[in-house]
Amino acid sequence: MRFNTIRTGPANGAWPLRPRTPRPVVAGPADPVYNGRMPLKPSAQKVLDALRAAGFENAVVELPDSARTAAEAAAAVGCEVGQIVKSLLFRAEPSGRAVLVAASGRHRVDERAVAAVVGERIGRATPDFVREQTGFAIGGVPPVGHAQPVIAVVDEALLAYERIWAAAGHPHAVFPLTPDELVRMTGGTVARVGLAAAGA
Ligand code: 5CA
Repeated sequence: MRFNTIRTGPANGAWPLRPRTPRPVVAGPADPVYNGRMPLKPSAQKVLDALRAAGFENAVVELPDSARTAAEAAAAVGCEVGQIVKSLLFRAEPSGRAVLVAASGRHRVDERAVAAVVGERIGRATPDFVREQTGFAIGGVPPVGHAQPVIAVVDEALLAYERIWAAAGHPHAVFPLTPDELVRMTGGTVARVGLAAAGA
């Protein structure tokens, strides 16, 4: 892993102190080294706050490299692309409800399978709809902490991994979690909604 800055908590008096030698450590729950050292970007802090408010202790990690796409995120944290959670927004029709599909990075979403779970037709969200419903911009949409309640569907392929990584509000911010935590924090329905992505 190539983290040169790991920021896992709110600003405190210690800022801008940072570990002198970046260590290849994935900050975990209540990590004694990295928690509280550096201020997170506001959008990542919003995700950290949402996690804490929901009772989750996951760390939020800010990466030096962009993790705007699943491939970039996998390269940045040093995991398989399938371990990256893509948080994709759809719009159910005719209700207009927002549907979040938490898909494995190795999959594209089978929209018919999602429609069957939701019980309505679904269409891809526009960037404006994504921003309005989640409060985040494409590339950093997290699976939690949204502006509006969303219906969630979790790609069952994610359950095969011990640890997965999701976006944390910003293209440079991610957080590690278990599949079980993803299901609990989204209240999502686990379903087979993935099709092999081109090249995956
Ligand atoms: N930070 C990374 C890894 S966690 C991330 O957010 N990946 S993602 O897959 O969840 O978000 C990028 C996704 O946004 C793309 O896969 C694509 O499905 C969607 N997207 C990109 N551009 C648009 C667009 N113009 N309109 C709607 N959706 C888009």
